[in-house]
Amino acid sequence: MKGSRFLLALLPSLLLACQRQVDHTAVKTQIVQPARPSGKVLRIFMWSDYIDPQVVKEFEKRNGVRVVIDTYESNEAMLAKLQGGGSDYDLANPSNYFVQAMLRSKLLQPLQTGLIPNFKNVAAGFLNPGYDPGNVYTVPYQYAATGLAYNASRYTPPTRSWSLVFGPSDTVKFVLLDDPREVIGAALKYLGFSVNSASVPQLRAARDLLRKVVVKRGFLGFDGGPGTRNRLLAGDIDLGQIYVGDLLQGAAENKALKVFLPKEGTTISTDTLVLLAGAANPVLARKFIDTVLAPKVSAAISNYTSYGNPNAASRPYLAPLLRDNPAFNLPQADLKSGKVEFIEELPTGKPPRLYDRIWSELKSR
Ligand code: SPD
Repeated sequence: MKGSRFLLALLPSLLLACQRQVDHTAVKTQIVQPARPSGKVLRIFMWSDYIDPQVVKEFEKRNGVRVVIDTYESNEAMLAKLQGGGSDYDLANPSNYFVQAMLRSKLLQPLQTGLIPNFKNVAAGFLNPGYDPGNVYTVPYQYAATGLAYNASRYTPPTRSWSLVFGPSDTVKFVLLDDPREVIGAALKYLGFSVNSASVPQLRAARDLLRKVVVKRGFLGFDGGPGTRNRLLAGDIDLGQIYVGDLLQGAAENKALKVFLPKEGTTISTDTLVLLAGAANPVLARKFIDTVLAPKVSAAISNYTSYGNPNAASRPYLAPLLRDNPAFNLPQADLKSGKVEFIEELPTGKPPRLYDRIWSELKSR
C-alpha cells in the first residue's frame, strides 16, 4: 500500500530526528494571550485519550472559544454515529481505511489545505496518501501499530507470539480490541495471511480460529485501548491486544507495562483529521487543525499520547520514549516485507460482508 511506502520513507529521518534534544516544556510554558469569549463552540469527535488536554485549553484561551471533544473507541462506532446524523461535530478523526467510506456517505467537505499554513509541516512520506490523493479531505494526525501488552510485575509472556491468545492453551486471562479489523486482522496474521485478506477460505479459517478463542475461559471480552491499559494496570488481565500508543501512554507512569509486536506480524494504521460536511464552524475547525500541526503543539500531543507523529517539523521536540521503544520504531524491514501491514479499506462486496458477519457472531457470544 502507498501508506506503508510513505512510512518507510519517513522512518529513517524520524529516528535521526528523535536523537536531538527534547524540549518538554515547549507548549506548557507558552504565554497565552486570552481572546475575548466569542461564544463559539468547536465540536470534535475523536478517539479517546488522543490529545494533550493542555493543547485544547490553550486553544480555547487563545481563541476565546470552547472546545467540546466527544470520544469513541472504534471507527465503526464513529461512522455509525455520524451516519445517524445525531451530533453536530466540526471535526472527526477516522483511520486511513475509513476515509473513503465517510466520503461515500457524504460526511466530508474539502479541507482546503491552502487555508492551513502549518500543513507544510506534514512529513513528505505522509502527503498524498492512497486513501486521499492530494490530501483533499485529510491531514494525518497520528499513527501506531497494534501489539500484545502485559504487566511485567504480574506476568511474563513465555513467547512473543499471537499463539498466547490464539493458540490452544487456556491459561492466560486476556482481552482483544473491540475493533473488527484488528481482531480478524490479527487472526489472519497468526494464520500466515494478509490483514487485508479478501479470500473467503482465509476468512473462514480466521473465523473458525476466533470461534475457539472467544469461548476460552481466559477470554475476558473486547475492550478499547485505554480500557485494556487500565485492566492491565489493575491486574485484571495478563495480556491485552492494544494499540501500541495507548499502552506506552500508561508505561510513561508505570514501567511494568510492556508491549511487543507478535513475531507473526501485525497491523498499523494512520488516524487523520477531517472536516465534516455539516461543520458549523469550518473556519475555527481549520484553525484547530493548523494549531495541531504547529511543530511544538504537534510534538506535545504525541509526547502526551505516545503515538507516532507524522509532522516533520515537530521531530526536534519529540520525547525519548517515542524513539526508544522498538514497538514504536518499527523495523523498516518488517514494513517492507509486509510483516507489519497497514490496514486498508476492503473492496466492496462479499469480503466486507464476511468480516461483518464474523464480527457479529463473535460479539454475540
Ligand atoms: N486512544 C487512541 C486510539 C487510536 C487508535 N488508532 C486507530 C486504530 C484503528 N485500527
